[in-house]
Amino acid sequence: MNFLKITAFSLMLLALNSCKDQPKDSNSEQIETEVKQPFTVQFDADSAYRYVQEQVDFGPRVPGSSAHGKTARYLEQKLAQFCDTAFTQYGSMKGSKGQNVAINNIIGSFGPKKSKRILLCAHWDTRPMADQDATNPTTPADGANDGASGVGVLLELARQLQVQQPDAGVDIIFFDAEDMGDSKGEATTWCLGSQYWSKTPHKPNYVARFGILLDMVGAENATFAIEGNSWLFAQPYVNLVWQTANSLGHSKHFLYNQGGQLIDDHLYINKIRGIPTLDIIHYEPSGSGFGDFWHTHDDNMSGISKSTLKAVGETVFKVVMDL
Ligand code: AHN
Ligand code: ZN
Repeated sequence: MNFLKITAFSLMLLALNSCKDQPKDSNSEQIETEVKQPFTVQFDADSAYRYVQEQVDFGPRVPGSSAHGKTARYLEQKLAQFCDTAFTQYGSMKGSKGQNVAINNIIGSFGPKKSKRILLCAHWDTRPMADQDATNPTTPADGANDGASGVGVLLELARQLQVQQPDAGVDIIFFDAEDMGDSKGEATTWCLGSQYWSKTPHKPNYVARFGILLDMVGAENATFAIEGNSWLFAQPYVNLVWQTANSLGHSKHFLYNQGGQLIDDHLYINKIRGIPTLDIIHYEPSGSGFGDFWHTHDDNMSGISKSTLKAVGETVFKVVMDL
């Protein structure tokens, strides 16, 4: 698959050429073409795994905790190192009990001025309590999968994009306070950081062609079914991502099955910002709908598989590079 395209540069030359009284330069009459080579992905799963481990090593990243603060500085430093621009968006939201929750959305961009853009995101906070755990439901889990896995994949992707220089502009957003929701309460008690950003994006009138959210992308043999709100709001991009995954041999993870319709960060990006955004999220038809690890103390490093991180990382990497 070769994509021929006329570069903006050659269009500019043509425009200049058509002006009267312009000195003739035979070179400038040639139309420059740029051939986009098929992109061969090489995603380093060991590196992604290390980024997951480093987050977990800070302790549960519960909003307000010292581990949360230290992790925010770590993520800022990583994005500043890899991306063209990086900064933290500070905000405040009301939590499920009416409390103020400080928001740290951490954002890194490649090609910040480019108009063709893709948004990649994951939540970085840890749920304050592992409330699905049978024996200890009040303390937080490590959140290796729920939180750290998506961030780990995107950090490794950022490290690679610095070298690969994608054609498209890329914004990576690590959303805060996704997981403080009340399962018996309002939908809006979840996804506080993404609600804040969707109402107040880091750039006024921010747009991207589409967005990809990663949530719980590290379990052994993880299965990603097609999540309902992704299909509703971002169907063409679900097809693109699933086809890309399958072309790379990852069909055991990316299933063409219907998943649940979920409240997750992408919902607010779709509804409030109007950017079609899909969720690659671990789904199992039995039990909670997520894996057995979900919101239990089994969500630790022993459940993280390099091969799953690689399948997801390669897929997103290729989607970005082909854009
Ligand atoms: C609900 O359970 C309402 N949404 C799932 C979003 C989530 C929680 N992802 C990770 N933790
Ligand atoms: Zn969670």
